[in-house]
Amino acid sequence: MSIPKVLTIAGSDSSGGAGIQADLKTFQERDVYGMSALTIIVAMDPSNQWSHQVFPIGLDVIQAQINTIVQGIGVQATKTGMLATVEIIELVVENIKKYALQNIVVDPVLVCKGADQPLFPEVAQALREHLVPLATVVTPNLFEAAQLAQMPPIETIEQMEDAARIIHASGAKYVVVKGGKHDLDGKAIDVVFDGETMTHLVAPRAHTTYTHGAGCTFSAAICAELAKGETPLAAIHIAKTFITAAIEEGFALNQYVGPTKHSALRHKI
Ligand code: PXL
Repeated sequence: MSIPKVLTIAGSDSSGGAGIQADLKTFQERDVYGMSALTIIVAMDPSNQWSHQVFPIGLDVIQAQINTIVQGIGVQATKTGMLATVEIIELVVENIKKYALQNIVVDPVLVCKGADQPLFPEVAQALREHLVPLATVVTPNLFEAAQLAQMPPIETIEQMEDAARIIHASGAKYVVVKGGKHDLDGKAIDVVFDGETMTHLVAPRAHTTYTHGAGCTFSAAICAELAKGETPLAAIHIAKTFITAAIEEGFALNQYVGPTKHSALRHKI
């Protein structure tokens, strides 16, 4: 069988740990052929505390990349990462509909670690109303889940479950609310909801701050497994194993940033 092909529509993280760099590394590790449509370039300022600068790509350039990949080659699954502006989100939504793309993983990126403000407040609304309803799997962290569900800050498992129900009701087929960053009884617990069953994914909480790009890596791994024909729930489980190992082997790049190790499970699962 030919190798499954996947597309990431996401931003470039110049430091290599998140964004399309994380996605393509993850695709390679999971044995799928990765392609990318770049939406934005993120650079960091070494002389100003690694503060983030974002440079969106023109809509015509994003469209040309998607045409190349979807019209010219074809994909079995697609993930979206940092989309940055309402216009980019609308373009991506249009393309998912126009090309009838299947197996859509939406990582609803609103902010990157190191920047403490949401990229643009209206981005949350556009994601909630237009893109999340098209998702096969959507993977919000606690902050993103609260924004998408329009809830106060999430602090408990019950609130994670409430958010998952609300987000599912908007149309997303599988909702994974990631609790990993928060210490819930010393465990990294994610809540998965498919409209009927609430599943908890439990892993020991890794004591590391080297988690840059973890969300990108997790959603890229789900995308890869969907492309291979795994069910969404199986894809989510495999991705959880993958990201748990990648976080356990996270490492420092400089005094500001430590990414996860995408190759941590090479040849092991
Ligand atoms: O981790 C969120 C994220 C996503 N995409 C890009 C990023 C970041 C954080 O730095 O740079 C391109």
